[in-house]
Amino acid sequence: MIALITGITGQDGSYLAEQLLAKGYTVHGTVRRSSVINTSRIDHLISEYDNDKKLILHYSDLLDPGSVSNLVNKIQPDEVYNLAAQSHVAVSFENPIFTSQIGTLGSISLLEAIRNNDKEIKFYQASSSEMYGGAIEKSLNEQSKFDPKSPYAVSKLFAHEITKVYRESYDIFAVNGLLFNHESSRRGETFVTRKITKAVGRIKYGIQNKLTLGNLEASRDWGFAGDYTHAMWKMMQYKTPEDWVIATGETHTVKEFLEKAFTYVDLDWNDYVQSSEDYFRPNEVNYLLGDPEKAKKLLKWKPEKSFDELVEDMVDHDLLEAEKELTLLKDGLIKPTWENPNI
Ligand code: NAP
Ligand code: F7E
Repeated sequence: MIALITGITGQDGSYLAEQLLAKGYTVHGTVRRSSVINTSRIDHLISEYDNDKKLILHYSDLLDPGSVSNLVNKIQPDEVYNLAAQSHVAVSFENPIFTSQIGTLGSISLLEAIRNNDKEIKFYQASSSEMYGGAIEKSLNEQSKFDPKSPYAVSKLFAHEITKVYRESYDIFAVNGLLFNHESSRRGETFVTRKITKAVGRIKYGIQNKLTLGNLEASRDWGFAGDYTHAMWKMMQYKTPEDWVIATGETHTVKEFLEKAFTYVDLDWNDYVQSSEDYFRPNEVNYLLGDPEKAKKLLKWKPEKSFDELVEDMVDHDLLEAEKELTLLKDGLIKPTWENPNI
């Protein structure tokens, strides 16, 4: 089996690549050209699989439709996983056009390339719980109404709907994974969970002394990223292409996450955390809770890692990172950067 993963350098791309390679797939991934090499999440896979040509990376940007269609034609994949996105909701308010272009141009370029190909190629679109908007405090499933509140969510909604259009119009095996928040030690450092666990590690080692966040009352259904990428693969193996909600069915506030993470290292978050308007979004999604019953029943999928285990794993990882950072600081190999006020 041959898979193409756009966004392989991201959190989900790295877990999905790991899982597909372990199943014997040949995995192709797209990498954006940047001034520094940004493959840190998949470096362990490159060293293990690159020599056998089981993992092959290609320079491609979703904003370049020619590069996308050339790639699909060249690789002739069995499965395409479209994970690439500007995935930060707050940043999407600052870069709305860029965020929208990736969501819209990226998905439709891939779908067009698949439609114009003789081979039957399956397509996965990374849809998001952000599309629901979180106005009502109730559990959300595949039938719930969308009410996007950010440029990010609107661009995801376009990709979601165009995926359905190609499925219905051209009989393409195109699925939407409506994934609720999923986290890990590989999560980007500016998402709230990782921002917290990284700060916990640094505060414990005396490298940082405060943490500034935004809305502490926001509530999210947080799961483990590795469980969710496993669900992506399961959707692609199901007999028909459909839309699937992937969530834990539990929601927690940012405050609860703080409480769990700080208490785990015997600290009181109230001593370190402040809330600033600077981190509030122009339009907030206050509450998200998913209902993954369909995936549980038909895909036989369930989340394996609990909320407590997720928080503890992330804190454990960031304690080790902080310990390494402290050693480098003591040896004078790096300079102290306290808290970055912009993230
Ligand atoms: P992530 O860590 O931010 O990774 C995003 C990936 O997209 C990175 O590999 C990034 O490359 C790539 N990318 C960004 N712009 C691109 C462009 N113009 N052309 C090609 N590649 C580009 O996101 P994630 O958490 O893994 O999420 C994976 C997907 O699921 C995203 O589409 C996200 O919106 C969606 N999603 C995520 C969650 C969640 O909770 N994690 C929930 C629902 C949906 P660089 O490494 O070069 O930046
Ligand atoms: O925010 C609040 C913030 O940025 C979670 C992406 O993967 O999941 C993610 O989007 C909540 C929000 O994730 C800070 O206001 C408080 O209510 O970690 P986040 P997100 O916006 O839910 C969805 C499903 C995706 O699809 C996205 O790609 O936490 N919050 N204080 C903060 N958030 C951040 N980032 N930073 C703060 O200081």
